Amino acid sequence: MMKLNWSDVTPHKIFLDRRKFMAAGAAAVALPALAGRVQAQGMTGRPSPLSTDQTPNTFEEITNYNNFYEFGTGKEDPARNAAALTTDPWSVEITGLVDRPGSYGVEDLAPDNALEERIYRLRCVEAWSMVVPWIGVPLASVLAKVGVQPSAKFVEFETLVRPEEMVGQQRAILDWPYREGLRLDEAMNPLTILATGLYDQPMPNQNGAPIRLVVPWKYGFKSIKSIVRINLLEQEPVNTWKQLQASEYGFYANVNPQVDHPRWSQATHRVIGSGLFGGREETQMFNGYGDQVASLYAGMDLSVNY
Ligand SMILES: Nc1nc2c(c(=O)[nH]1)N[C@H]1C(S)=C(S)[C@@H](COP(=O)(O)O)O[C@H]1N2
Ligand SMILES: [Mo]
Repeated sequence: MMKLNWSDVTPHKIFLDRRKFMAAGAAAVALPALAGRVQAQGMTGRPSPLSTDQTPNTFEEITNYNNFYEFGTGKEDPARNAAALTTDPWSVEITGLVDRPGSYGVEDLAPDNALEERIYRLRCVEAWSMVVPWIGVPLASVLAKVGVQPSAKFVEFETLVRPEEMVGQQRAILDWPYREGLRLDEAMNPLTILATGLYDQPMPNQNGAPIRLVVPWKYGFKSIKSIVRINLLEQEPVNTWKQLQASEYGFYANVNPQVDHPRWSQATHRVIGSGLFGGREETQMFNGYGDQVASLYAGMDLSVNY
């Protein structure tokens, strides 16, 4: 059993410990820290009217308080361990109900001249939040490139499996690969992006290099990192957290202050970077993006489809 300190005791983690998922895991082997981090090159993205005018969190905060279980379950584990991941070369397999399936490079999907800046609120299901200045492209532009067939209704995403570089994958903490999914109309919404950078820099490894999803009106776990596969399909795919505990984590995972998590309230959240004791604020429906997305859920019971 690993030794825990208070900062390790996140809500997801408490669930995992309770289920004793780690009991049968192989002993964690410490990877030698890799030197030779690629020198960050500047990136720029056109400003977007979809950005919030709120002040972003600092680069320090955004890159040192992360959830990325492939690198460990502690908030500081990704910053400590993610430098080991090789992100170049990288390719994304696009499969299923598309006209042009195949293996695409990051540069094919998110060319420099198409990059936009999107400053978005991020609301984790664990009831904390940040504001992040992402750089990326609309997922809709990628889907247009590959040609979505009329029978496609959902998009499925998968993260890389590479336990020799992703130290958290040396144990069955989750059922790897990490998987997520969106309904096609959610995927096509202009707010939904594939991000390849933040703060005018290539995506830091701990934030999901080289390419990750960002869906700002949904709980953070939908925004899957380090994507290697995008699959278009007819049936609703099963996402990792729903598969693990469907009574707590759904497919939709829309931010909703009126639908509590079974083990905690979702009415308010802690604002990262605002001090240890202050900085709670009220959670907004759809994380404040209701004007753009509420119509996607017209007529649906959001306490059933959580
Ligand atoms: N592959 C993968 N993607 C992931 C996760 C993860 O553990 N593995 N954690 C999710 C959760 S719970 C959150 S809150 C966000 C955090 O993104 P950030 O670290 O860039 O803030 O990433 C999401 N994407
Ligand atoms: Mo999260």
